[in-house]
Amino acid sequence: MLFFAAMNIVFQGLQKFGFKTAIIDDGGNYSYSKIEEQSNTIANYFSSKGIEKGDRVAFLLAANFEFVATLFGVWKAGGIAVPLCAIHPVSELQYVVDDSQAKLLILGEEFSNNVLQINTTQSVLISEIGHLSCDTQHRTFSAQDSALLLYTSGTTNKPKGVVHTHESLNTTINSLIDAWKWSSSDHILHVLPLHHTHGLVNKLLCAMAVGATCEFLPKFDAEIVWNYFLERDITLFMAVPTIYSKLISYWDDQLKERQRQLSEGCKNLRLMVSGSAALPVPILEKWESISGHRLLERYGMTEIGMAISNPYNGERRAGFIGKPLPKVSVRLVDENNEVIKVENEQGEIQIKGALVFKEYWNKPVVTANSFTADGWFKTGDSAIIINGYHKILGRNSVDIIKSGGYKISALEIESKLLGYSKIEECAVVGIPDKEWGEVVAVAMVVRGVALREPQRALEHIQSWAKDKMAPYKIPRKIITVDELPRNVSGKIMKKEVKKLF
Ligand code: MLC
Ligand code: AMP
Repeated sequence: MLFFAAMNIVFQGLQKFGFKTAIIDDGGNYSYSKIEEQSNTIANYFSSKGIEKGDRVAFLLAANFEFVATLFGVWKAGGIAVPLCAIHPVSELQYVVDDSQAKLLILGEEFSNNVLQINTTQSVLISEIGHLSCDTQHRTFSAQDSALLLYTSGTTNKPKGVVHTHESLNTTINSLIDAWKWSSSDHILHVLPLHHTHGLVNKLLCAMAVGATCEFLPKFDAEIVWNYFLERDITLFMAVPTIYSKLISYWDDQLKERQRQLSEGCKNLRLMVSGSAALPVPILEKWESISGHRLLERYGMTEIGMAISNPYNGERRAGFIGKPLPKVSVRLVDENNEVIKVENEQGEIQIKGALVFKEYWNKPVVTANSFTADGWFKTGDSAIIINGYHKILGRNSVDIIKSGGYKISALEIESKLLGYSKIEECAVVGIPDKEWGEVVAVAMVVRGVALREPQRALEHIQSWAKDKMAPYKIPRKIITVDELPRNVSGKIMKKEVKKLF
């Protein structure tokens, strides 16, 4: 007997859509029933391993059926899912496993080497989870129980675990299903990582909730994506602006006839969405000219799910993120935390509603500081409203970088770089970039002569950093300076550092 069914809209999907295809991956097609069956097996295994309500289960799996079955298995066992990033080096994975105090770590075959390298209480290969009988009674949970721990970088040095409940996840899922008219006839092509809101909630879980088909590519590849638009019955695509930029570059490189065919292929889709970073107007316009789709830009954050969106029907305004989604309260406040009541005045976006996360894992003070006294979540993003539509103007902190849709903490990279003996001091900043939005750049004061020549320094540091940070955090631009620009109180002036590049 399963008590959790009514609690979470995506569980209802598993039972309701039976033999309809839920997932397509490079191993084949899997129905909703297959997910139900496999996640029961996995949940039983978790229970046999002592997983109890609220325990964290971390998993490092490729984007495929096993990932989906494991996610549901964790929930059915009453646990909190901690999806890990497939491209993080062992040191960063270890941090998440330790910080989340994961009781169990599940690994896909392709990550089996990590078994030896990550220290955990218990770890197991997904293929070793056998077929236990399915009569174990799964745990009950309420909407307010924690469901998911997603790690996000911020103004602090190390990433923080963002705790979402079943209710906060459901709120975003329900709201997007309505706003973007999801239905069981949708077929979404999935090319994003599954340890972030965009790939996990907006794409995978919305699809599972409505009985749609979610087709995973093992990795983003512009040519393969274009061919899928052309050859398969994809109806929905969602991506970060960098991906649209890469798709445009591919299209530009093709001969006229192939370009015409590719553009024609986009007619099968009903909606294309962009988010996770500012969509440059030239990308929106060029994409519209080649695909016929005006991208729907929306705004979200790990802590809040999706809050503001351009409309499905109606004006999708270039350079704007749109209007608050239903059931989300949005306000702008000035630096004195006074609410801005008129248009055309810049302020911080603050959010309230059932979609907002519960807490930062094990960080009560940081959690408290991220809310106002009257319970609004402070996003740190600055915006303005013009003719009813919100426009993002930037972030309050220069220490947060967005590259390829990934959020990166400058402070985290600085502290890692200082572990390199030849670097005496450094300042990391994000430099605007046409393709990546921003790229990571570092100005540094070095010891000795080995790193004085910039190209040599770049090669050295990139190779040194490979096993210490994810590829998207590795500096792409480096300069060496005799001293970093500082103000009278000795603080590094990041705006001046940016000007050096
Ligand atoms: C990789 N490379 C980079 C880079 N990342 N260079 C500069 N800046 C970066 N950020 C380099 C690699 O080292 C490699 O170089 C080359 O680019 C190709 O690497 P890759 O890993 O193969 O890149 P690719 O697969 O094309 O990745 C691009 C991408 C990926 C856009 C698909 O970055 C991605 O999946 N981004 C999405 C992140 C995301 O999901 N964010 C959502 C967060 S949730 P070389 O020299 O080796 O060839 C959120 C809330 C919300 O934000 O609102 O949604
Ligand atoms: P993350 O913490 O990775 O979830 O990233 C959330 C951040 O991405 C937000 O706080 C914004 O700074 C940024 N973001 C998301 N969507 C948009 C958008 N459409 N335009 C500009 N910035 C965005």
